[in-house]
Amino acid sequence: MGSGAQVTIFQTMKNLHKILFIAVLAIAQACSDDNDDMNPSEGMIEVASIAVPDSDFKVVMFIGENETLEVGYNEFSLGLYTNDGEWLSHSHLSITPMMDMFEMDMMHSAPFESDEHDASKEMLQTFATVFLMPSAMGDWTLNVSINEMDSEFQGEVSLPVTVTAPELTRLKSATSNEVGYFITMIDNPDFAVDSNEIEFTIHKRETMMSWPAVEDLTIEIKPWMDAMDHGSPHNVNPVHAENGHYKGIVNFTMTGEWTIYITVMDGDELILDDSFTIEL
Ligand SMILES: [Cu+2]
Repeated sequence: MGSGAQVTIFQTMKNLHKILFIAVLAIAQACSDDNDDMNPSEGMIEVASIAVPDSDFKVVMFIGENETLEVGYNEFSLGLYTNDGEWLSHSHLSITPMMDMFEMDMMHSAPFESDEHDASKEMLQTFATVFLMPSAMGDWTLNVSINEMDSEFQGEVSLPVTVTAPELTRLKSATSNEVGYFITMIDNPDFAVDSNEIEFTIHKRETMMSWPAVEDLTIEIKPWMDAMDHGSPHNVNPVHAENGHYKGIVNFTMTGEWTIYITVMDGDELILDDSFTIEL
């Protein structure tokens, strides 16, 4: 009885050593993952970068593979790096998009979003901008404010970006009661013959520098296959989720070209009666 218990304790001790050894290995592995092998821009491509004056830093902009910056809603990431390419995770960036329409002697900003930055997450900060026009009509920049916590560096830089017009438009504008509204359908490369989530954003122009989200509008959508003159069942009109994003369901029953007819209402007031085209 006594010796049996001793053996059990002895074996447990042996196993405990094994467990500890494995745990130490796992921690060592996790640490090396966090530091050396960590690539915060994995799966993304660099589209723009610029040196930060009076520093050894540069700001780098990334977008998803197979994406381009286009007129409409664009998500992207920004990171602060040393000129040697070391990512500075203890930095905070904030943006203001700006377009210089030099031929018209006019500057304007655009709707934009920033993530809730959490330095402990070891991720690049994510942003979004609704680019209102292509670069053919003027120069787009992101004005980036930089706060590098470790070196207590603060600075600003203007990052030039190139915005193209997509083949199928993803931005509509409308005016109602002298207020300009900007409605985007967010491109979704995963649209398929199936029930799909579909997302729109709505912002308004308060001033040339202020483009807030509009959260209290009513959207109705109707997908229609013009070539065959039929629609589809089981669609759900988008409703407001957050930050001017409206989410609904669109059901594509076959491949081909679909027209998404959309109306946007402010109470009884019609703001937009238009359509987007999706090629499936
Ligand atoms: Cu412009």
